[in-house]
Amino acid sequence: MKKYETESIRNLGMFSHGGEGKTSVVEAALFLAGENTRLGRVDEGTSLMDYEPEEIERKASISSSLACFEWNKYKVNLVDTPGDDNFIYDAKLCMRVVDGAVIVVSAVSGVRVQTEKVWEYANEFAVPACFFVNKMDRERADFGRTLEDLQKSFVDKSIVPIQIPIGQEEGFKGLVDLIAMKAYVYKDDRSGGFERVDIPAELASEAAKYREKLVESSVEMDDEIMERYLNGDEIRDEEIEACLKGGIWSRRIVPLMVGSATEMIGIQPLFDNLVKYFPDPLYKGKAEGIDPRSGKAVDRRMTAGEPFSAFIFKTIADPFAGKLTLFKVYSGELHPDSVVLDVKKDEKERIGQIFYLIGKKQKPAGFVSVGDIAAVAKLKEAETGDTLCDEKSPIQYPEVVLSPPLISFSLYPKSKGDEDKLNTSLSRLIEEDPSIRYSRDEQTKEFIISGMGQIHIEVLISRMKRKFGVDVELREPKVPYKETIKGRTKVQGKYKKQSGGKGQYGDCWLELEPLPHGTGFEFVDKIVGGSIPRQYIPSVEKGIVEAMVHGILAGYPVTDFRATVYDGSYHDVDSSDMAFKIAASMGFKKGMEQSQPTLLEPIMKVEVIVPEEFVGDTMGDMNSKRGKIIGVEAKGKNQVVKASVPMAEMLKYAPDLRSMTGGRGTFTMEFSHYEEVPVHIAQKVIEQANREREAAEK
Ligand SMILES: Nc1nc2c(ncn2[C@@H]2O[C@H](COP(=O)(O)OP(=O)(O)O)[C@@H](O)[C@H]2O)c(=O)[nH]1
Ligand SMILES: [Mg+2]
Repeated sequence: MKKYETESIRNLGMFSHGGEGKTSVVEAALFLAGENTRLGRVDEGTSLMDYEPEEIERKASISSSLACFEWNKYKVNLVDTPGDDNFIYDAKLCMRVVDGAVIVVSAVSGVRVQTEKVWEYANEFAVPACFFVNKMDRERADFGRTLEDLQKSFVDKSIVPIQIPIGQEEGFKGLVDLIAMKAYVYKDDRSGGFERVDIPAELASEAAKYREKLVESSVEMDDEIMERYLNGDEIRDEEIEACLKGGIWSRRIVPLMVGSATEMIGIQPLFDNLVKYFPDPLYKGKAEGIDPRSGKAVDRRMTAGEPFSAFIFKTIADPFAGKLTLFKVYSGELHPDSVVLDVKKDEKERIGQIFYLIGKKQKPAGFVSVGDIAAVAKLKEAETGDTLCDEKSPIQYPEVVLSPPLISFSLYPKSKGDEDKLNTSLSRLIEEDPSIRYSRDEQTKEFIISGMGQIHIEVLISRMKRKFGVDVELREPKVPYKETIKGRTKVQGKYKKQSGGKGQYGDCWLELEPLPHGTGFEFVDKIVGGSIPRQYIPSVEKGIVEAMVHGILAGYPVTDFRATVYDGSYHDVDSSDMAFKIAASMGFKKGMEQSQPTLLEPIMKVEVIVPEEFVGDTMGDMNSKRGKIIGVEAKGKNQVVKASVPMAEMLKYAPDLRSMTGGRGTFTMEFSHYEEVPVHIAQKVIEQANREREAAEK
């Protein structure tokens, strides 16, 4: 691809709730830009952006894709992001590196939940934004209602149409450009071709009304022009354009455009305006980071002359080609066959060939300079969120904070070979998807994988099978119950065996008593007068420690008790470590039976963040889940319901909350403490555990 001055690069991204038409808009642009000989379609599996098998199967984006192409002599680096809440973390990572966000909303459905979320991301990273009201051709498309919905939902900025549609639904024919005050009437053949004509008479007064609003909002950006406007002076189109641009760059104005991606209407004007009004990559002048040597905040001037630095916003795992690392250059230049530093890993990485991407298609890039977005293959350690830089001038850019996972599953490899490969393939996939967490539960010995939703995990499993040939089954994670005692008892543990030769003899008296929750296990030695010889005392403790791994109720670990050994007897010849261990373990089991054995369950500290109107339902639901409400407090526009809830009731909370709040609620959850399981529930858990154990022993 030819070289472009940084001023001619535009880093843009498509963002919004799933299904609004983001990918279709990118496909239309690629077709018009001549990068695709036919129009790629999501529904037909021919999209260049949604190329992954999991995307083709679901007819939806699940992972961000990059497309670079030339538009009006500009180089556009366009990222298409997923809008499904399972994958919205990826949109957040992409928002970090773009200089313009195209928020696509359908004229049928209006503002949906993830669109609200990407608006927050744009604010968080201070990215200039615009709206594209898509699907104007669809039945029930309504421009006026959509505009109203947007203006009501996003009150912090001025949303200003710079186009209005000509007709809607089946009658949608094109648009009026409110800056040039011209109509673009499209041919009926989905070619993207249009004629630029005078505004049709029936739209004249509406166009004038919107034009007036556009001018009013624009001149507000400049005091001098504003004053002239108020004096009734003529304001030239160039002045309006300059004001509009200033308003977009300073994020006070969010312009709104219209069209239909699949009908190829409005795509050309959309991108013409994007390259014209949106900033070049250097407009912020500097990038803020941390000097890893001093830990102090530092700025890096965004110029080609500064030492190289770049931020990794995406990694694609490929078992054959190796991994692909996508990055944005914040300063300097990156050349093939050079060595750079991964600051976070403190590892040097060798740079091979550098690529531009259109979906999975790679184009050799030669070297890349400040402001550009590109990819390299086969880095060793580098992961999403890392900074690459000149080793002599290290800088670390801030990582993107992703929300914590909401749902967990346990992974069961389908065969032995799968088990061996599980760890390596999972760590490769987690490089690709930093929102996944993976751990091994010490008690249940299960591999636990956590993500944003069931679909998120299912897609990961499907990728694991496709890319690494590892087949696993997903199950609900086991709840790590524990057992304890509520009463105290004194008990004898005696092991005696005499059959020919050397016998076995161990005998100890134990006292078992409960300890407060969370204390664990205590062993006390109160042997006096040598009733058990000193060297056997550790064996007594060991016997209990080994036995308490599986409690007598349902085989769960026993905790929160004290065992005191206070008496016993021995045999000069037959006593041994082994004999005392067995004696203590027998004593412990018998003693546990006598001292009100009780089942404990993990209790989670849960915080649910929901809009006001869902607080009642959320609290009711918590109650039905045996939860205790700790409090409710305001957080911005939302309310936080704090509660402690048994883990067993929270395993499927993510989908429950989603359906209860239409996706508007989120939550965090962490382990808090163990509590006694109510008797009627304990009975079921014990029966179930014993059934499983019997089945496993067969
Ligand atoms: N009628 C109509 N359908 C559209 C338009 N844009 C996209 N679609 C359809 O809407 C669905 C979702 O589109 P897609 O581009 O995958 O949306 P994304 O999830 O935002 O990327 C697909 O079935 C598209 O064919 C449009 O302008 N008009
Ligand atoms: Mg998509």
